[in-house]
Amino acid sequence: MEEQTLVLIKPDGLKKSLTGNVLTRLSETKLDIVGAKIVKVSRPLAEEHYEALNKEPFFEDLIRYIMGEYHKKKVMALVYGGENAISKVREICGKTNPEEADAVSIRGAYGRITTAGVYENVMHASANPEDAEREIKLWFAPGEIIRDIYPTIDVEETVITKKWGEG
Ligand code: IDP
Ligand code: MG
Repeated sequence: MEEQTLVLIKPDGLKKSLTGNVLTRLSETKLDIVGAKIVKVSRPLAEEHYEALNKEPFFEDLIRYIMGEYHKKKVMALVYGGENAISKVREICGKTNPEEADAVSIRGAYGRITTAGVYENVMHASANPEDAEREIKLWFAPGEIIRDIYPTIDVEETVITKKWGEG
């Protein structure tokens, strides 16, 4: 089945210069990168992304972690598309708990649990088609993805857009 999935290289991955390693591992899937950008994660974006976990005791630490308060304040966001994209990426990503993740998975190889109990597991990968759609729509605007993956609408609005200036 043709699918799309959201990948985030989390702040610990960027801090540890693991971007190249993660992208190389993901290229084993032969999936297509259809969107990519660096994002400074706001609290509302973090809280909406992890909305399903907002009753968990580790929620506040998780929000701070994804906002980069323990590492660098940036995340690399990518959309991968192709046959069974969700399970292919989850497989290479490995289990949520880096101590339980297969040693050759990305999380198993590079993740850790901090003494404060935060799972620093290097990357996010959508878990199922519903999560993938919700997450891709949250992190990307239609024009930032080079394939028409979900229906769009045209909305006329007046906006102030930042352009490169002089000097
Ligand atoms: P997933 O990232 O493998 O889909 P989720 O259960 O959706 O796992 O959790 C989202 C993120 O929350 C995890 O990647 C991890 O960073 C963090 N997390 C999940 N469970 C725990 C926990 O028990 N302790 C600390 N952090 C956790
Ligand atoms: Mg999840």
